[in-house]
Order: sequence, then C-alpha cells, then structure tokens
Amino acid sequence: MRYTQSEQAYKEAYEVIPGGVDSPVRAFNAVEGTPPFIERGEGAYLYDIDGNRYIDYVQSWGPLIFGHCDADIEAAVIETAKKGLSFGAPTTLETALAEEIVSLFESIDKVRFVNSGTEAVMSAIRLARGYTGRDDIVKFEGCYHGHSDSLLVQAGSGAATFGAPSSPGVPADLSKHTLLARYNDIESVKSCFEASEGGIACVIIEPIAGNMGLVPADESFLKALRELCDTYGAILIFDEVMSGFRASLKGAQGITTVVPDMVTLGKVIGAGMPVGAFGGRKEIMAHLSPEGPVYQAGTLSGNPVAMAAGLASLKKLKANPSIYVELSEKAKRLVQGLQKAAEAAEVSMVTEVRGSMFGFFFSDKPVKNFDDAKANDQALFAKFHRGMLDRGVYLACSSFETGFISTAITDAMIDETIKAAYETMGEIRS
Ligand code: KE4
Repeated sequence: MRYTQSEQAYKEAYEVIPGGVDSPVRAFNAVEGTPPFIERGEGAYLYDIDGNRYIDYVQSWGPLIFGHCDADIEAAVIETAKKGLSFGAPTTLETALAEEIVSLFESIDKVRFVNSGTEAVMSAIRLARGYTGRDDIVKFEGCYHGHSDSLLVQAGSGAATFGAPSSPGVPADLSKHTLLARYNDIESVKSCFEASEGGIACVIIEPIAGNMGLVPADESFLKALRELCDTYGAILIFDEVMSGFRASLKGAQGITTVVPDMVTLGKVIGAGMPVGAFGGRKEIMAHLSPEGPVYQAGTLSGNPVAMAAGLASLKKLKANPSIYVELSEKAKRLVQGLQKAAEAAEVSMVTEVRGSMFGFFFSDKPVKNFDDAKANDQALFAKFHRGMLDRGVYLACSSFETGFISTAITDAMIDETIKAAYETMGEIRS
C-alpha cells in the first residue's frame, strides 16, 4: 500500500486543525502510521486518496449498519434535502422517527433529538439531576459517554470513589460530583451510593461497553444495579449510543431483561448524519423544557435531512430483524478466524460478539472490566492493526474500540480478512 497522498494531506491538515483531525481517535496515535484520508465509501469498502481499498469494519464508528451509500438512505436524504436543509421549526419527520424509537424501546415513552451522543448524554444527566434534585452521578471506569465535563472524569486518588478531571479544563468542583465504579462490580457501586452525601441522581452505564473494547455487562450485575437504583431512588441510564440498533433491534434491551429509566441513543439513528437522542419514562421527560423546567435546546436538533436518514435506516431494520442473526453469525465467524490466526502464531486472543458488534483482545484471560482491558497487549494490537491495514482491512484504530459488521460485508470478505490475519500474525511473529 502507498500512503503518500494521505501523508501529504495529514501535513496540510495539521497546519489548520489541531492534531490534523476533528476527533482525536482518528489521528492513529494508538496504532502505527499515518491515518488514510478517505476519498469515498461504497458498500463494504472505503477508498482512500491514494486509491487504496479497504474492507470497512469501523463504519464511521457504528452508524453505517447498511454500509456506505445505501441506496434507500441516500434517496431519502436527497429527496428531503431538495425541500430544504433546515427550518428551526417542527417537522413530521421528527415525530415519525420518535414514534419508531418509542415503539421499539419499552423504557422510552418520549424522546428528544439532539446532534450527537455527547449532547444526548449531557442532556440526560442534566435532566436526571433536575428530576431528582441531586448533584452526584455514578459512571464506570472504561465507559465513554462523550466529552461533556461531568463525564470526562477518572477515578480519584486512593480508594476514593470521587472523580477527578480526566482532562484539563474540567473544574474539579464539577468532577467531584461524578463517582467512579468498576464495571461488573456491584460492591463498587454500593460504595458510591454510601459515599455520596447528597444522594445519587443517576447511574449511567454502557450496558454493552464498546469503549474499552467490547465488554458486555453480566446480566446479574445489571439486575443488581437496577435494584440498587430502585432502593436509592436513582435514575438508571443505559447509554446505548453505540449498542442501540447494533446489539439487536432494541440494542442491549433486546438482550437483557433489565429496563432502565432513561436511554441515550446515536449513531445508527442518524445513519451517518449527526443525530443523538435521549428518552425515558414520561414522568421524567415531562421535566424537560418547554414542558418542564430543565432547559435543553439546539438549532439543528431534529434536522429534517438527518431525521430522514435515520428513519430510512430504522425502517429497513424493522422490516428485516433477521439482519441481526446474519450479522452476528458473520461477526462470530470473523472473530473465530482471528483467534485461530493468533493461536497459529502462538498468541493468545479473547473475543466477544454482541449482535453486529465484535471485539478482540490480545490477552489470555477474560476481560470483565477496564483493568482487564488495559492488560491486553496494546503494542501487539498496534502492529496487527497496521499489518491488516496494509492488506486492505480497516479495523478500529485502538484496542479500546469495537468493530462492526455491516450488511454489505460478504462471507468472501470475511474469508479475505481471516487470510490477512494469518499473514499479519505470521509477519509479526517472524
Ligand atoms: P458522539 O458525541 O461521538 O456522537 O457520541 C459520544 C458517545 C456516547 N456514548 C457512547 C457509548 C459512545 O460510544 C460515544 C462515541 N463513541 C466513539 C467511538 N468509541 C466515537 C468516536 C470518536 O470519538 O471519534
């Protein structure tokens, strides 16, 4: 593979955009080499500006479950855009997409659209705090919920469960209201509830974590979390920005029996256009402006072109829910092949699949939380990522991300990917 055009493009981008990218992970800092600059996508493939073609297992970090340039979604976008891009006024497209979401999620009576997952989570946290009158919240190490201040928090010093800023610019006076617990560890959550003086407004969790690699929550843990929130009157928020419409037609809620009080969504519901959403029980959502006192707003919230894209995507998914069986079978075959390729090179690999989501760690033990995830061989992952890229396979550029199968990915492409994995592992270990 030649990357000369991308290398030049990166230099030029770096002059005018911090780090040359508009989102940090795209800089390839966790792996090797320069990020390819993408010219276009088509079906399962990405094409970069050097003319290289890749099988795309990232799909814009999840939104493109039908691959690139899906004809139905493209037609909906073009048809809607011809009527105008934005009005700042209500449209029936928002109602239609809201009705689709409400019809699928038992936990959602009403939903509000925003422009990103970050905005959805930030707004849901504010609503939970406004509804309960409490300031403290609980999140889990290794879960990512976007970059709003209350969520850019890492575990505090010592045994303290109180959060400390994970980024400069986040006031300690704010992050102290975010308590940190360990994923799949209910005792650590109990410690947070006991440590909070003013009470916990909400617990937010990725019920299928996709931002420390793919690490699903144990069903028993989610049940215990539900009970704990009920005991203390705290709101349980499932952040399904990634798992929504990816783990199943109902996200993690199509797999677990636990029902949250609020849900955040994104990615697939915009089909590649900027859309986030937060919803929940009507008595909670009634506190949101203009019905209630908790303020939240957005110029482009519910943008009609974005709504049309999301609606086209959801309608296709609802019309053919067996898609998830097919995508999951492909995901399982892929990770089994990757694992065999690793073992052929005498390297340990553990894998995970949930619906169309897949993950793998270069590790010899199960990954149940962020500490386990951090123990994976990240240097080996970086080499593997580069070797696969050089063989036309575009994997997530961090071992703390999740891979995705789209309907455009064929069995032949899975075979090609597994072959590339054997070659790459052989090369690395030679
Ligand atoms: P956005 O603000 O990036 O639309 O959504 C934030 C977010 C919230 N919740 C979950 C569970 C998420 O996975 C995300 C964003 N996911 C990352 C991928 N791990 C987006 C990629 C990026 O940051 O560039």
